[in-house]
Amino acid sequence: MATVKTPKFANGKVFAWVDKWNRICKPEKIVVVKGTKEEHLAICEMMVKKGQFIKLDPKKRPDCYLARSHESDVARVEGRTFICSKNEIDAGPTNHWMDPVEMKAKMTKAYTGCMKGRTMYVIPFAMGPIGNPITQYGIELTDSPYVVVNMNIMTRTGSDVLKHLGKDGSFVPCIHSVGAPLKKGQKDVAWPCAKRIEDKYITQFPEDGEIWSFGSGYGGNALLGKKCFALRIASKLAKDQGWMAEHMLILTLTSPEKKQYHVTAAFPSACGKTNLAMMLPKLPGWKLQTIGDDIAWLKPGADGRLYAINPENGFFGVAPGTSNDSNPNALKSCKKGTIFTNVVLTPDGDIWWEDMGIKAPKEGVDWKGNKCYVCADDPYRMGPKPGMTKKEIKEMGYVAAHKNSRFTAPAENCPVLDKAGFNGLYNGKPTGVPIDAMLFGGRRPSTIPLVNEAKSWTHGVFLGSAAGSEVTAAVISDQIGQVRRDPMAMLPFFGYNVCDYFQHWLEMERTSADASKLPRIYFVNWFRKTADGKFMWPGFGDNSRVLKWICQRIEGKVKANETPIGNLPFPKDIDLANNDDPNPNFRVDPKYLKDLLTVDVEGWKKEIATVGASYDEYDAKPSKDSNVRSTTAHRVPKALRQVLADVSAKLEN
Ligand code: GTP
Ligand code: SPV
Ligand code: MN
Repeated sequence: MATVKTPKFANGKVFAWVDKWNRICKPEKIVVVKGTKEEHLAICEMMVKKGQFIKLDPKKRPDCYLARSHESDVARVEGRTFICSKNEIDAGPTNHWMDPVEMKAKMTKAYTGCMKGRTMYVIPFAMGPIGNPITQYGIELTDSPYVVVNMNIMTRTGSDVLKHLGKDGSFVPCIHSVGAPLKKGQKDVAWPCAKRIEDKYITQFPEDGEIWSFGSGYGGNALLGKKCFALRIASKLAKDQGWMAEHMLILTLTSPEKKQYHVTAAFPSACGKTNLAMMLPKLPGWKLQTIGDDIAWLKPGADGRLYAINPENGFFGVAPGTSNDSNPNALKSCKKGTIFTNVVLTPDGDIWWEDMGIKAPKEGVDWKGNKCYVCADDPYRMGPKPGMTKKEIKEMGYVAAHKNSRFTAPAENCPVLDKAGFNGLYNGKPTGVPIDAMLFGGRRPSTIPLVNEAKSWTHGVFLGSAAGSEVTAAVISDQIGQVRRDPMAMLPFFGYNVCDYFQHWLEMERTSADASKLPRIYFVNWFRKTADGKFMWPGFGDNSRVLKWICQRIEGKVKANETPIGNLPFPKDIDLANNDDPNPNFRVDPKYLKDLLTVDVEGWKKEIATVGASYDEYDAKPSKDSNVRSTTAHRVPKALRQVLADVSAKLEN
């Protein structure tokens, strides 16, 4: 079969690369994405015609669509994610590795003819505001129109990017295929993908700065600007160039005295970044604005401070649990121009999910495309058959919206967007915003206090390296709910050896122009539970109480309880103003404050042992699947081992 003609590009590198993949993938047609609204909506309408999108009611949800994915394709696939560095040890103990030459040969075979009967879209995109000195550029080739319209929301796409690249600008080449070629006359399915998990590949070549993805059309597997580029490839670039690419939200907080603070927070997937990033503070007089909800790129400034931009352009947010009570700003962000994936369709052309705080419709269509019905004894639940009870539905493990169902919403819809910060500006200059505090966290039902302040940068790096969290539905895994170590919330996203990553964090202090100006580091936990499984802390808007304490610490206005694990607030210093929500779930119960702010010594001894075991696991191990230990470097830095030993000794006293 003859290949179609490769379109012309002013940039020779772009042309050569598109031409190469045109010959391998053999698409029926090639479309270069311009990035206009008309083009975006035309692709959505084309997908409606093909049965791949459902158009939602244009009055209730203008320009909004619903997609349902294949059952094999509902989240990231960590088991099929590879870091293909030349040397295995450069991938490190947290990553699957394969020799890059071997992987390229294997995947090229899979890509051969993989776009037959399909259109290849060329998506030029920017990670960050076009022209900002921190911004990087990429081009994604994909045979998935779903990916095109999601990339249009999540990144800045289109002709402006090509223009910016000019005749010889560089870009990160990202090749993506759903891996489902069509024979002549074969009808397409609603969600094409490679159905067997073992046929999916999410591959990064950090040394070449290339991304090759095959077989999945979902989220971070397929929207290659996000985890593959902005974290895995960028983290390696950042290490080589002295900056940081982190799984962090960025927010702007303004105190009643009108002082501004910029805060980042790294929590693992589905552990509360989007929620904190657009939270409505309960504390009177405090204002919070969003810059980003998932990824931060941070560069050291000449003044020693770290300056951050959000490389993304939209939110790929977890739907279930997003309600007017928990995150009204996220719901408002989804009002128009949003793509919903794997949520419930209501009879009036709207969407619904569990814990949306809205009564379920009498009947609807669940994420698998089957009918679902309001629960007999709980108007906020749905079941697969009419008249089922809450207990029956729970026992079946049934949910009508998939636990990792998501909304893809434009950031510009967010009512509390910090527009300047989002555009990479601070005091009118394109530097990004200076960060005052960095938070780490995770879902920890026990042991970890509500908030813990690091005593130094190194101690903060230790706290980040020691992070752990219950595994959530954001990844396809048989360990959901179990606590796993997730250093800096980056476990699935390191583009290189985790030991070198720890060292890089330490280097940020050593190489800083003024280390005293680095952000303070805190470890938070909104997820402590009582013995009978109730949250001890209301979370969400009440988290502003913790942010206030952090600001007061930065200002030196409040003393802390200096403990072996770090500096904790005295319970009296957590401001409980406005603690009168009619719903007790959204009220701080002062009786838990002491527990939340006391060191559980026995729990911490176990914690320290587990962290030590994770360090031992990381030491000199070439990759996740190898069992031989290398004799070369790539060990957990001595400075972190030292903190571990110090904390351990203090706990014994
Ligand atoms: P990714 O997009 O996967 O990186 O996730 P994320 O870190 O942005 O998580 P998100 O904010 O979407 O929250 C995921 C889930 O955690 C939702 O169901 C939220 O309702 C819940 N959640 C968020 N913040 C809190 C909190 O402070 N307390 C409690 N109890 N739950 C929370
Ligand atoms: C995450 O899992 O951390 C996400 C969703 O933000 S995804 O884009 O699929 O990685
Ligand atoms: Mn994330």
